[in-house]
Amino acid sequence: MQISLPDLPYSHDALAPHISADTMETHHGKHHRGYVEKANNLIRGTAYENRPLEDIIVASKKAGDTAIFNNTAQAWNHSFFWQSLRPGGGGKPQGAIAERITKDLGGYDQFRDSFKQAGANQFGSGWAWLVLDGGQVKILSTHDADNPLLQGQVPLLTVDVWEHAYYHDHKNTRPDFLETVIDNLLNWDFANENLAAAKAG
Ligand code: MN3
Repeated sequence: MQISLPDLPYSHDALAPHISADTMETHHGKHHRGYVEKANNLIRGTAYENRPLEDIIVASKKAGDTAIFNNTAQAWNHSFFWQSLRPGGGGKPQGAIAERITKDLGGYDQFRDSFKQAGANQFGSGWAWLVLDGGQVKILSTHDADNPLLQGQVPLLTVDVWEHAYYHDHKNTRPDFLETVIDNLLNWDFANENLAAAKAG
């Protein structure tokens, strides 16, 4: 099965001014496309070739197939990231995820602060995540291409904190990028869908 580059679920300029069309065109059209193409080239003719993407990610990490892991995980992480954002999103969530944030994290203000800190304090490249871990909603960050699937956690939302995600629009101010994403772009509907799917599964 070919790993595919999904279309963005909105236009390139739909997240501006928080994330510019320029950034989206490069991030999706060059970076994400590059990971997808490299991943397909690397798995072609190997035992990984016809497996589901999530299985390849976990198996290649375990086997120490670093290039395959890096490119397949980055392909998955970016697809998940585009869905974690939406025009007119951000701010306080509604529904089940709001209840879980109150119960497990102490409320929206604590979420906002902890999620921003997780992304800002991730040393070097990586990702900030909201996950479901053993029935608890948690915030964490991962390095480079690592993701919560490796720990058996269920990803609910993510934000890319690699420099290519924010440098063009926000220069070196990663905390400002995180704040603008949290306040204006997070797709809480997607988090609620992931939470409902996890409960059903
Ligand atoms: Mn990226």
